[in-house]
Amino acid sequence: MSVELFEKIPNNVNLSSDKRLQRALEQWLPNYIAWWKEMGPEGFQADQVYLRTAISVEANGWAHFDYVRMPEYRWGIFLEPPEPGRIIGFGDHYGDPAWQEVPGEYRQQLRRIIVTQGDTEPASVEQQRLLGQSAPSLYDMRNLFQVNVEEGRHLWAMVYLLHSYFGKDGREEAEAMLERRSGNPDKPRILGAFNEPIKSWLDFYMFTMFTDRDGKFQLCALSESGFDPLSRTCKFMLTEEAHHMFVGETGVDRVVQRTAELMRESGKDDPESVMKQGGIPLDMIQRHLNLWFSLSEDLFGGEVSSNAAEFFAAGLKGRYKEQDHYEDHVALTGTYELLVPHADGHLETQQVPLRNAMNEVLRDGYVADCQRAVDKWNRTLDRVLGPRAEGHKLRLPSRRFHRHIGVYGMESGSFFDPDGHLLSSADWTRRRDHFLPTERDRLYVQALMKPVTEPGKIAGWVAPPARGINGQPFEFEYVKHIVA
Ligand code: BYC
Ligand code: FE
Ligand code: FE
Repeated sequence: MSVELFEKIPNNVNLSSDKRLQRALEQWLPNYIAWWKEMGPEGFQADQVYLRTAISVEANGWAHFDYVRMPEYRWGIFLEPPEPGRIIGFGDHYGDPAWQEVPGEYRQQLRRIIVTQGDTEPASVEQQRLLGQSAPSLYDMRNLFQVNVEEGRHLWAMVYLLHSYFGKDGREEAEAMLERRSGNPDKPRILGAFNEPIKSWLDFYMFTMFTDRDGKFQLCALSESGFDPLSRTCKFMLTEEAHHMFVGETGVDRVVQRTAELMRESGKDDPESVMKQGGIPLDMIQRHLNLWFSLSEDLFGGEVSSNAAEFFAAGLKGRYKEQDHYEDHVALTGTYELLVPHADGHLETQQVPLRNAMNEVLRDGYVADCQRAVDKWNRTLDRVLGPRAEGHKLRLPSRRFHRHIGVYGMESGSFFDPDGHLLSSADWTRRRDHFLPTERDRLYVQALMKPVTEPGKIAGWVAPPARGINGQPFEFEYVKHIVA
């Protein structure tokens, strides 16, 4: 596949051969830029930022690093090369040739999946748009902007599919992507977590850890899709996604490390002492973890879902690593054992037909991946605190805790503590502040968020990273601020 890098829209889809499509996307471009200038990182649009830009899909050499002003970033359209003879890998059409065009009977569903995926990308940029102003270091600020421009590129990826394969309504959906606004009650983003405020860098690290990780699992499921262009675009998005999760996982780890260092230095373990030294106490970190993990779990949809069953049956959305992890790709037999709360409070096992449980199957992989990261953070506590780490470990809450979607959803009147035990609504209200960030937590963390913009310097509540970006040292001037 040849790469057209110097076109108005860089791409490897031979855009110049389809003049209508090219014109339509070139018309969307200025609207996108206007959106970026309005809703992208506020206060840094004129700065030179050390960013990576996708320039091909080769495993070695797909990324180019250089200084660039964000509005001039080269957002492009890159799909993995087609796999000759690819077949549909699951569902009712298992074994048929993969679709190169949208199958008429699944048009609606496919459009909806692509719109839902696309909508999250600009949403996250909107949620993060003020964070640059309180970055703990230039390294972190650059990582934030890197994540932001790549989420912008992910929007391009979905808009390309809408424009090329969905005609007039695809173009309308692409416009609507630039009109909805995260958190706006009149025109909110589609999924819950993407309307939640990201107020601090602790929220940002938790979001890139937990919410971008939903992105990884959803993109993996969509990269199995029988609709080949969707599969190929998601595969390349996953290459970029790895860095977003790195930012989150190491970000939380660095906060945990710093807190543990303060506990070690002072010889005191209580939250008040950590706060006196300007750190973020572990219980506060735990409450933020509880919040973002539970909000992100909701993004997988209901445990029992006819939508999920239809997406699987149609061959639109598979399981995580469908080809490597499973033998039966049709999934018409078999059940999933689900614990369902009953009116009298106890949990009962329900056998759910496997296809209807596909959201839960995907969530299982997600929860295991999150647990792996929490274990890693706990090893950091061990390393810094030694035996004193006992009693201070972080924990992933039960998947029943603080849910808004599905059988454990609070709207249906069931409340659970982080251990997964049922609570009365009165107990929930009374104990909520032990589980989730309080107003006091938010004010405290917010007050810590003072920008540090001198190269090589870092805020006192987070440890520096183990290494810099692209072989550069931590002291590198990752963002050159232009004073207006
Ligand atoms: N919030 O059948 P159900 C990323 C709705 S993140 C609000 O259980 P389904 C990124 C649902 O629409 C990855 N509403 O759900 C990360 C349905 O509505 P209808 C994003 C919700 O359809 C960080 C009803 O409830 N990609 O890339 O099986 C930064 C019943 O739902 C929510 C995708 O999501 C919610 N959380 O599953 C940047 C992939 N959950 O039908 C980017 C595409 C459910 O009653 N999306 N509802 O009107 C999908 O595959 C599915 O839409 C979902 C929902 C998995 C999200
Ligand atoms: Fe993304
Ligand atoms: Fe991401």
